[in-house]
Amino acid sequence: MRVTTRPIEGQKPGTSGLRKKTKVFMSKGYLKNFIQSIFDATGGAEGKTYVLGGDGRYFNVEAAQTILKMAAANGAKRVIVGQGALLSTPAASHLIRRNGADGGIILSASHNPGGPDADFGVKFNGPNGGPASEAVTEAIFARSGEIDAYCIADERDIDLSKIGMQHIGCMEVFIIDPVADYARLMESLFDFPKIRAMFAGGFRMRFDAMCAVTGPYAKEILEGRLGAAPGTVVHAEPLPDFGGMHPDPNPTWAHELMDEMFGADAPDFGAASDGDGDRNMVVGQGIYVSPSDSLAVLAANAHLAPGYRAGLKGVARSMPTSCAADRVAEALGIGAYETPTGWKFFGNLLDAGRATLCGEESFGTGSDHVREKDGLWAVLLWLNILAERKESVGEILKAHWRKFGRNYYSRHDYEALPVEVANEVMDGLRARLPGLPGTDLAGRTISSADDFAYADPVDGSTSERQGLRVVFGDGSRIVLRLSGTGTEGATLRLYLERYAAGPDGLDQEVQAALAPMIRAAEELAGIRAVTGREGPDVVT
Ligand code: VG1
Ligand code: CO
Repeated sequence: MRVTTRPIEGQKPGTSGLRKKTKVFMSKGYLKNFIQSIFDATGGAEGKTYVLGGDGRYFNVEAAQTILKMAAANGAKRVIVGQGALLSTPAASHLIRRNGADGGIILSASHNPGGPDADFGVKFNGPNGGPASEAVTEAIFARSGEIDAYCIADERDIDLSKIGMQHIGCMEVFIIDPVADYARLMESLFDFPKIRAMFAGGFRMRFDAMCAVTGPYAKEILEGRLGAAPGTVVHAEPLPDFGGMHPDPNPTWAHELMDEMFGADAPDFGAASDGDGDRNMVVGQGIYVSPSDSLAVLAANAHLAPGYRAGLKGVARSMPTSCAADRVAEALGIGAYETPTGWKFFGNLLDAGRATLCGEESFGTGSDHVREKDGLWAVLLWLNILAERKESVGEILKAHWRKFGRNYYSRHDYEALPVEVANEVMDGLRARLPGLPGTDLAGRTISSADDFAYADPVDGSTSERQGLRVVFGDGSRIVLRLSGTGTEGATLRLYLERYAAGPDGLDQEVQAALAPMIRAAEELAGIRAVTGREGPDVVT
């Protein structure tokens, strides 16, 4: 059935897919226009195979039913769907690759809260399993601005609870266990017997799934296959509103886990994941591992896991992520890459075999096993390393700093600002950039200052205005950019970094160690002065 429609404004995907208030997605034609724009902008759905699933948030199932009917009416051959329309983002990426699918649609607003009054999102991934490139994303947006009709089959809903094959017209709908293939992939990368032996020896862990999609994955892998004690995984059932939790695995939102890891009788290891399972936070007994440090430690130790025994080809990080991983890459004699924020920029490096590990300061780490960041993968790599080294998280982290020095790092978020105010801060600093190199601030000399532009070394595409950065002679950095995942006003992210070579000064409190950079950032950008805010809303 062909239904006439009119373009809807603002269907512009951000850092990771299109995110809007759930009610916006539920409004007439909104989802359908966007899905049809995806099909239209990627050469049509005729004869194609797609993977479909989401993080279980409110409207997940209804959206999946709509997309299935649209895929059928657009002539798709087959859609592989996670049972209950559930699939974590990394599991979806794996399924696209494993089945040679033409793409995938992931229903998630990731770490944004879910529910009728919260957020919903749609991501489109390409045949390599990764987020659509900027060019494809632009084409989808352009199409959404001229669309005049969408196609949808006038059929009954599919029974999404039933594993196996069903049909909508002649399109096959193949419902699969969302966990099985992913669990097998993890088993192929890590030394499960060794990790199992560690758990059998009394190693204790807490995994907080935050009522989001990783619950079933973590239960099956950690408690089922690795023998972690029952109850290791908490908040394990994916709920439409994430049980009121904000499934963003950072010390602020995963505070229950933090309290436990810093309390008496803390387990040996703690971890949390986000709405769609691609992020991870890692915590040791009484010690928090910053995501930038986690990437560096994983890069330095990955060879201890069977899947990475041959060594790494290179390490890539997003620009705002601390430079800790670069030091490891240098020591290993492998390539180090710096990309704009967002996983789509790692795709070419992974496909071309230039990078094996990638990471972002926003609790994202991953490797070339899929084309998305992968929360549980990072947790399992940590477990594999812990099982091999037989040291605590704290011991491993401190030894790492002694060897490589420590990149003190923090991100300060100023959320839900009026858009004009956030732009005023950005424009103010951008205007000052050319005059900064050579000047002194915070007892250091500024060595460079620019608006980060990226030239992809594989396909030569360029991406400009990816964040303002001020770099000091001693490697300290201040970075400022606007978030591209929010659904309300604008969020300013201020990233602060200071390098300490050691051996002294490796054990300072992070905010205290960064105090000179925090002051310098205020002098440069005047965030507090311009916004009138007294401080950041979230500090990670
Ligand atoms: C944020 C993070 C970025 C991450 C993106 C998607 O984007 O900073 O590093 O790739 O979220 O992650 P932004 O534009 O708000 O800073 V997820 O877990 O939402 O798919
Ligand atoms: Co996510």
